[in-house]
Amino acid sequence: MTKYAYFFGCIIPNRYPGIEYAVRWVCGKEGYGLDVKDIKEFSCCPVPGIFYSSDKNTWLLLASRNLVLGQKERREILTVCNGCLTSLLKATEYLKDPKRLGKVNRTLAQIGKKYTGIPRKTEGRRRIMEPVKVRHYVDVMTDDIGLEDIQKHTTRPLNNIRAATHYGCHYLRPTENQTIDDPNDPVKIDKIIEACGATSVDYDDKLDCCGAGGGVRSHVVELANSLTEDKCRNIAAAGADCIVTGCPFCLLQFDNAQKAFTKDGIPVMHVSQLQALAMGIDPISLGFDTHHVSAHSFLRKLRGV
Ligand code: 9S8
Ligand code: 9S8
Ligand code: COM
Repeated sequence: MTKYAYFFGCIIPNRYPGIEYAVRWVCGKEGYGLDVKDIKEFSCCPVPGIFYSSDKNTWLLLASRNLVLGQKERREILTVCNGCLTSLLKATEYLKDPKRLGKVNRTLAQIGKKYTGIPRKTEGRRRIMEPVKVRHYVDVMTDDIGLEDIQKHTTRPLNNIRAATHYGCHYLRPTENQTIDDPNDPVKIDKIIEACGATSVDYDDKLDCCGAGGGVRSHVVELANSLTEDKCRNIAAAGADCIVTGCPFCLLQFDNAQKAFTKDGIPVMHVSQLQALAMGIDPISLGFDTHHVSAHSFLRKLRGV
């Protein structure tokens, strides 16, 4: 059985603890019983839009330190955020270059660490090293657990719920060489939504950015919010009860930005929260009261009142 290490990043533990609870619940004994371990020393991935774009050496060094921690445990790193996926996956590609690897390892040596990758198989006397595997929660759900099992675990089908999927840029194009879904026609989150019994609604410009990524939210918040407003208009036109994403940063943007242009807003949740609901969790555990946009209308509809 595959062994994983939770990588929650910064936004989930600090801003949306309900997502952390949902992920632990779905992956844990109430759900799929995966072998997942916490690695306390993990730091910020670091966030690609800021570090990768402005200081590649620092970005690669910090990402490599995280990869070494996964390497030591011989575990796949289970990210729950698009940005964390991109950052760590891209770092494994950069480390294939011996020059960059050498430079990183000279600095890591100062804290007694070395990135080598994980030995997978042997060819004669030669050990073949493979990069540390970096996964996205959504990909683990569809490809390791499988939609059939997700359907089997759906004890409380969300039959009357219409959900709008937001994939997010770093889900669609994590690196130049690797993707986890079809970047032009992604399906995995929609399929999870359907396996939970809900309807995934289509809407215009579904694959557009939420507006926040790449430092836009921190630098030109009005621009970020206007992009979010465009998306929300299309999502509302499709008659969705909620927005579902696999990225806590996109979630933060949808949840926060809606205050700027609407009174009520469309509730937004992480795909793990939707799954937990379909698996019968008490919604009170999901921390919706910490979200800016109230989930009341959604939860009332779910209860059929
Ligand atoms: S860690 Fe620090 S800021 Fe963040 S959540 Fe996702 S990207 Fe990685
Ligand atoms: S935040 Fe998450 S993945 Fe990104 S860059 Fe464009 S979309 Fe929202
Ligand atoms: C988005 C991360 S998930 S970043 O802002 O592009 O780094």
